[in-house]
Amino acid sequence: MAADYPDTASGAYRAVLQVIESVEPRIAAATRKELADQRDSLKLIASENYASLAVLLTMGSWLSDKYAEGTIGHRFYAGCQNVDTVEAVAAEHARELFGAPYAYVQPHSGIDANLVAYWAILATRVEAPGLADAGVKHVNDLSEADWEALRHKLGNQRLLGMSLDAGGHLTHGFRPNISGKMFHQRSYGTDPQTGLLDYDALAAAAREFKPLIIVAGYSAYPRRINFAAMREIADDVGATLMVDMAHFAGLVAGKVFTGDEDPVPHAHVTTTTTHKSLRGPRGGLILAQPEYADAVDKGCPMVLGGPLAHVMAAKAVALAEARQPAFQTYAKRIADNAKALAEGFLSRGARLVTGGTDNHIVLLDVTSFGLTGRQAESALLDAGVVTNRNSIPADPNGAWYTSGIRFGTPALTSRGFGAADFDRVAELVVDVLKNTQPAAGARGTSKAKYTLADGTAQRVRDAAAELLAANPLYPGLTL
Ligand code: DSN
Repeated sequence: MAADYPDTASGAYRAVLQVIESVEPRIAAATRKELADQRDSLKLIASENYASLAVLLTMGSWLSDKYAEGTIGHRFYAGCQNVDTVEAVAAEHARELFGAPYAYVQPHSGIDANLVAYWAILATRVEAPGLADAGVKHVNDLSEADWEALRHKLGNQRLLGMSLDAGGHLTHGFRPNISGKMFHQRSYGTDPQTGLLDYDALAAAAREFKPLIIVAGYSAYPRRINFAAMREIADDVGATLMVDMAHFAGLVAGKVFTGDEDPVPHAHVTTTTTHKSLRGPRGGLILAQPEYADAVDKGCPMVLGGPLAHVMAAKAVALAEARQPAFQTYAKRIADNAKALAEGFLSRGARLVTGGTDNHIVLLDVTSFGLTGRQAESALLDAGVVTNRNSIPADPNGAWYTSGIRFGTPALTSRGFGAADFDRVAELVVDVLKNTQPAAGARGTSKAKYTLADGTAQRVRDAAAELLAANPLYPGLTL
């Protein structure tokens, strides 16, 4: 982790908490408690991390007070010169870090980033139907009456994304999400035998479906993707390749994913969050090839509200950190640690989706322990192990109870955990799951209830406490 200035930060946080306490003590108490809880638990949620104190402190400023809708140098409010600087610095770091010709750092979240990207692709690619005579060329130029025609027309655009149970994200065309409503959607999955992405099947689906957009990227797929192959498939059918690298942006930034595994040179548009493996503040950003830049730049006010200048400032700080050589070491350790965790599970007889990992995610099939994901997630939490339940391909327990537990290594790697620590984590997880029994519910077998054998939670908490003490969170930070 980058230098964290613990003495200065301790003083700053003491002052901050004192101020908050004088106004609303319950918020000060919850803030203190959250630090204690995060320090005391094994955080294995694949999408979470611990930002540096520099990133966290950057968010607590009066930059938050400024409205700045629009783009750099072209705002709908006066007095945006400092926000312009902040946004320009953050975008410069993003372009340099990822080698992208264009970066847009305003999205407030990954979902916002994806919505901006979808709209930008429509605005760039779709000519307004039958409106050329009226001088209307693109969707951004439509009148109210034209919108009516467009809504009809938009229904005819097609999106091909990874299915949720194969590891895709709900914004990749999941029916209840707006991405599944703006577009005719179809999903691609993984090979039922290996659990791996089947590029030939995907190419065949693309040829048959002829999508406007192919979305690559995932929230729960424990393997790397060949983005050069993805681009070939997209080019073959004239589709725009959009990559959502929210989960693995840190592995791209840290040069673990290079060449065909680096999405940025291959995708037309790349979206990401900034708070997962990238270890920045909560937010999103978009990288794009030049032909999409103008449309992406209209993200605010087309899709987004006013940019959060304090968060863009923190993105700039996090991106500057990610450009340091130490971040490459960190990113490599994320992947090495995931392998150690996977090996730890496999050597103890657990079943993993795809049989292992080569990114930061390990997806454990808990049916091998006779449990649902919901039961396993709750039992692990009782023992201080924080994870999330997750669907597995063709999940017999559906999207609510699920059959999987998703593990991720970015957060504990930030604390300093190494391969031996992750092997011990696997041992502790298996200890909990082996000592968890599904319980009968009122109407037969419950998919939520369970019993944990006496003594298990405390035994695992004690062992975890030793690992956590050896790898402290924000060492030197005292409140
Ligand atoms: N919530 C994120 C995750 O956990 O992967 C995706 O949006």
